[in-house]
Parts: sequence; structure tokens; C-alpha cells
Amino acid sequence: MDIVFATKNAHKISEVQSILAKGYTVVCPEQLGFNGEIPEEEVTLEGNALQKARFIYKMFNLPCFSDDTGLEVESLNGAPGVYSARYAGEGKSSEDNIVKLLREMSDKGNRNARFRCVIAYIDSSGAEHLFEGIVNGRILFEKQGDEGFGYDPVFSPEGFNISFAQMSPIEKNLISHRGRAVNKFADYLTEVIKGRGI
Ligand code: ITT
Repeated sequence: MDIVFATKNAHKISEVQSILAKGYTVVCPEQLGFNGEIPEEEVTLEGNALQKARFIYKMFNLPCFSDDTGLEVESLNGAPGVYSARYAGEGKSSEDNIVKLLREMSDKGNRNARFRCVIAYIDSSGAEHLFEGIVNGRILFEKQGDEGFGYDPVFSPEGFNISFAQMSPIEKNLISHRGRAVNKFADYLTEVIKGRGI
């Protein structure tokens, strides 16, 4: 069964595809012929995740999910949070966002932070479901590693001395915010498949 992932982020697609229940094939809007912007104008991760999923669900009328993720830094009162993608301004790169983050944190002793990921899923009947995944960690003083994407080079998860960008995709998925949210989602889909006797 095809399930649409309402994202334009190719890194997210490969992280998620490897975890989802067998019986589901993840397709992205681009593969279905949509190359436009997917709106995310809400002020919470939950709101944005639902907005992205609803937008693509209405377009294709296929089961659809989306992920909205924020980096929440304790000493910045939870910023950049829902604005993580545009922290350095509209159209700026991940590199620009990291430069701004390290600058804002230059005088901060408390480096505690967490990634929070919310997945919104709309099933074939139009019912909406939310799944959350969190990973705690700290913000490093400089970038480390080349794997992953976004803020990965400056985020070190609790219990590790390396950044997410120094982990393989498999290692990151085992402990990450997205890995945790997708696992909850995958367990839900597995139950649905069992319930249908597929
Ligand atoms: P969508 O098309 O799915 O919206 P996006 O890249 O805009 O893709 P988000 O709005 O969820 O995704 O991401 C907010 C920001 O957080 C963005 O700058 C990402 O690069 C960053 N981010 C998201 N997941 C991350 C992860 O696993 N590791 C590091 N940074 C991440």
C-alpha cells in the first residue's frame, strides 16, 4: 500500500523509509508530480505537521503523513523550536542556522537541548493521528561530523560524546527524535495491518 510522506526533505525520506512497516511503500509528493511548496504557517509543531499532512492528503486523497521537527534549547527558552528551519531568516541554509545558534549560545553555560519530532498521519478514512518522539542532548561549541543534516553537527545526544553527524544513519535512527516517533507510527500501522488480517 502506498503512503505519501508530505515532505520536500530527501534526508527525512531515507530515514523514515527504513523503519516503516513492511506492506507500506513511502512515496513523496514529487514522485506524484507535485513540486510546489507545502505550507507550514502554524505556531506549534503539531499544527504544522497537521497542516502539511492535510494539504497533501487533500491533493491526492491517499493516506498521508508529515513530520515537523524543532530543536528546543533550554537557555534560549525553547528557541528555535517551531522556527528551526528559518532561524537565521527565510531562505537561509542549515549552515546559517548553525552559525546563528552558536553565536546566540556563545555566553551560555547551560547547553541542554532536545529535538522534538511530531508526526501527523491521516488515514484512508480521513482520521488524524499524532505521534511524538524526543531526544535530549546538548549543543556543542563547534560543528563535528558530516553525516545527517540540519543541526546534526552541533547536537550531541545524551549518553554520547559524539554528534548526530558523527553517527551512521542506522545509529542515529535508533535513538533519534524521528526514529522514536516513526517507531510509534510503525507500531500503529502494524496493528492496523494485523487488524485487517493482511
Ligand atoms: P519538510 O519539507 O518536511 O517541512 P524541513 O527541512 O523544512 O522539511 P522541518 O520544518 O521539520 O523540516 O525542520 C525544521 C528544521 O530542523 C530544519 O532546519 C531541519 O534542517 C532541522 N531538522 C529537522 N530534523 C532534523 C534532524 O533529524 N537533525 C538535525 N536537524 C533537523
